[in-house]
Formats: sequence, C-alpha cells, structure tokens
Amino acid sequence: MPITRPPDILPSEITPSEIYRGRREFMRSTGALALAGGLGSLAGDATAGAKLAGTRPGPYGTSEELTPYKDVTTYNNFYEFGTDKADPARNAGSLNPHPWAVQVDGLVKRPGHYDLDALLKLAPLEDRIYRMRCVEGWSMVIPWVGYPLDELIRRVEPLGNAKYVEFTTLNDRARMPGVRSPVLDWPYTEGLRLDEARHPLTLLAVGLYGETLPNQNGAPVRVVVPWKYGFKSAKSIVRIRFVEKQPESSWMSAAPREYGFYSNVNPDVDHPRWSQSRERRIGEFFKRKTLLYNGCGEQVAGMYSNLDLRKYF
Ligand SMILES: Nc1nc2c(c(=O)[nH]1)N[C@H]1C(S)=C(S)[C@@H](COP(=O)(O)O)O[C@H]1N2
Ligand SMILES: [Mo]
Repeated sequence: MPITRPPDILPSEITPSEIYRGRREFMRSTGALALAGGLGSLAGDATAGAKLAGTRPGPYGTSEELTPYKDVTTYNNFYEFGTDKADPARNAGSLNPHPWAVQVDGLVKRPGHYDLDALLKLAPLEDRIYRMRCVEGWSMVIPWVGYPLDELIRRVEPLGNAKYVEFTTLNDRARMPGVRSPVLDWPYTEGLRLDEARHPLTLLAVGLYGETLPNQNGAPVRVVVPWKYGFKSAKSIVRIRFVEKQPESSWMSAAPREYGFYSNVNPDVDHPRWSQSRERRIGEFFKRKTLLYNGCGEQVAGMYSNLDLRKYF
C-alpha cells in the first residue's frame, strides 16, 4: 500500500467506476429482492446503509482498488454469529444495534458512558481506505468511516499507570446465536498497548462505503487496527477499559501458541500451522506478498524497535 497520505479527494472519486457500478447493482438487486419479499441470505444487509453525511478524507489510506461492497459484507469473521464466512451476513440481522452505548472505564480520570450519538459527534468523521489482512491468509481493501480512537482516549485522560486498553464486544445470547457455542471465551475481548491504541492509524470505525456499519461488520462501532491481523479489530464494542497489565484476549486464551498479544502482520513469522508470507486478496486468484506491518511500517515500526518480533508475535 502502504498507508500514505492520499490526495485530497474522496474515495468515490479515486475508485474505479466498476466498483461503484457494482455497488449500485448490488443495491438494486437487494431492493428488488426486498420488493419480492425474498431477502433470504441478504437479510443481514437490510439493517445497514444509512448515509454518513459530511465525512472528509482522512490523512492516511491506500489507493489500492477497493474490495467490492458485496464481498466486504458477505465474507466475514464474526463468531458471535457463526464460524462460517457467510454466517454473519445471514445471522446478524438480530443484532439490533440501537440503542447502543460504550462504557469507557478503568484507569482514566474521566470514565464515561458514550451513546452512539455522542460517539458520532465526538470528532469529524473521516474516510480512510485500509487494507485488512486476516490471519487466515486473505485480505480486503475497505473504505472505512471513522476517526482516530485517540480522539476518545484523550478526552477520558488515561492515568499514568494505564498501559493497555481492553475492548469488549457485546455478549447477548438473544441477539447473537453464535455465543451459544463454546468456540471462544465470551464476551469477545481484544487488547492493545496504550501507544498502539493512541496511534493515529487506529480507528474507531462507525461505517464503511460511506454508510453506517452493516451488522456483520461490527455495527454500530468497532476498532480498526490496520497493521495487525484482522482479529485485533474488535467488532460491536460495548466497553473500552484501561488497565495496567496486558489483557488476555479471547484468541490468546483459545490458542496461545497461535495467537499472540501483538499479532502484527509479519510475513516472516509463520502461524504454527501455515505460512504468513503471502495473502489472497478477496476476488483475486493469484496471491500477493504480505508486507511487514501490512505496509504500515513507516508509521508503526518505531513502536516495536525494542521488541523481538518472533517472541512477541
Ligand atoms: N467481536 C468480534 N470481533 C471480531 C471477530 C469476531 O469473531 N468477533 N473476528 C475478527 C476477525 S478474525 C477479523 S478478520 C475481522 C473481520 O472484520 P470484517 O468482517 O469487517 O472484515 O473482525 C475481527 N473482529
Ligand atoms: Mo481474521
């Protein structure tokens, strides 16, 4: 990519027209199906799609071709709705992410409860096109809408002993059929070091493709950390907690040898069961080389200069 400063134009202007044509056709077919009363497998998308007005181009992003909306919203990992890639789009209609609030607490001077409206008004919404690299070996290029997580963090004023941030996803059996299954420790939790959470590339995302987040992508608010494997980007978060000790995430406790705390994208450190040197862009046939820190090295490598990346994978 890597993540560089793009020209001051909107994603809609730098995107090949095919992508938007594809999007329009997708919308039209969804509408047609809805009229026919046969939403079927597209039901998860029925809750998405409120325009997010007044967004502005963010300072970072890639100019790679966008992954079509349809793939971004039907090929997902969101185990609260099932473990198959197609499950979240099929099952996340029951999430009902309104009303929604995020509790911000732990080692901060000003803990608080932020409802979605408050979050939406907290800082100007930016368009940022990031490549997402899943630990499973696929990647996508997604036009997110959000703002730096640090906009929230600086308002709550972390205390001097706050060293890490823990993110917690909603855990509701009634709305999330997948949490009946013990595939992970629920609620889903993830963690970042405080400097990682405050890094200007780390987003609090509320939308994609210029619209509110579809449920399957983590409505109504999620984290996006572009230099780490996808699972570090927790969806549908209800709590952000500042702590002193490194938190143990759901993936770390599920398989500690496979999923470390850092999980920085690294082509030289393999997953114990497969190589991480290449990735398949969703929609493409040939694989591409995976880049260290998913191409964000210029911005993030400094945070890890004293860290053995093999030990702290
Ligand atoms: N709560 C929660 N967040 C989650 C996951 C999950 O299963 N539950 N999966 C993670 C993984 S493995 C990936 S690759 C990304 C996928 O995000 P996307 O579906 O929006 O592309 O979400 C991450 N966040
Ligand atoms: Mo992932």
